[in-house]
Amino acid sequence: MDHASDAHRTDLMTITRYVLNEQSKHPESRGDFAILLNHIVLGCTFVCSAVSKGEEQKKLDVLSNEVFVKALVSSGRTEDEEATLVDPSKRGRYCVCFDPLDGSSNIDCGIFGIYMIKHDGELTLADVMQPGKNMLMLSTGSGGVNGFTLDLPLGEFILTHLDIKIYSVNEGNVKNWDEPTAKFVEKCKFPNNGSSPKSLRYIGSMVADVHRTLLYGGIFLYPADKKSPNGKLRALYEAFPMSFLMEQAGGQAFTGKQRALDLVPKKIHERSPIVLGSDDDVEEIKALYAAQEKKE
Ligand code: AFP
Repeated sequence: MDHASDAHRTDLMTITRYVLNEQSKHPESRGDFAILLNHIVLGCTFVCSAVSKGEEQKKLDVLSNEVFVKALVSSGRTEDEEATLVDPSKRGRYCVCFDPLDGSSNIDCGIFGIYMIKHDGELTLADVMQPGKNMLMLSTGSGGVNGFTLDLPLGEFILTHLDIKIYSVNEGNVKNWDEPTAKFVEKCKFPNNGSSPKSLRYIGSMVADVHRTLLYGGIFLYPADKKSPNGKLRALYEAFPMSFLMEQAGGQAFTGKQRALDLVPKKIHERSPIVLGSDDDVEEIKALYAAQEKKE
């Protein structure tokens, strides 16, 4: 990259800046979480550099584990019940469970679960064996996912994927859609509240589309339409299981008329319209269906 554009890179949103910006919104906190995250980022940068040197896979597993244990303990914000007992004077408020190189045969990514210790003093197994819903999200406000990519020459993670908002529907059915669906999708493409348009992602496999929706948020729609007045997907073994997962993840699942899980099928292969995903997105389309019902 030429020097001129390098000079402009000082305005890049790095993960360090992002975390500190978010931290500044919570003056009441001691900043422990921001410090902890920055130590994890340091570990990631170190491991990424080792990976790029083509270190042998087995060594990498051991190396990456040591890197993160040392980074976390030196942060003074964590407890490590197995590899190292953190000196009481350096005890923090978080315990971190991690797989340093998930899928290390592909050297893909580290996965971290950060849990707030329930009480000061000794770490107990109860502090670690917490339900997933207690995990801290690296997100603020209504959740959402920001993607950062390591720029090795810069040695910083750069914000490359702003809060990704996704809608998932077979646009080939657009001429068959009912009014609420058509209006909702229109708003995804041309938002009138100044937010950026949503990205369309559609695989054509409900499991894959819903899995991505669980990971990144957004909404999946297979509504009733002129071609499929009862929707295409089967209630018992497509809509219900996916709706259950979505509700457990804090989202919603709606048929266009009612909560999907309240539907009582009359036959085994009964079909049901289904709209499921993030709470705010489903609430938005529910309001469109309610407005249409009022007009009828
Ligand atoms: P197939 O098994 O026939 O490919 O259908 C898959 C599916 O039942 C469901 O997994 C998809 O979400 C949906 O159909 C895709 O349907 P369209 O191809 O009409 O979009």
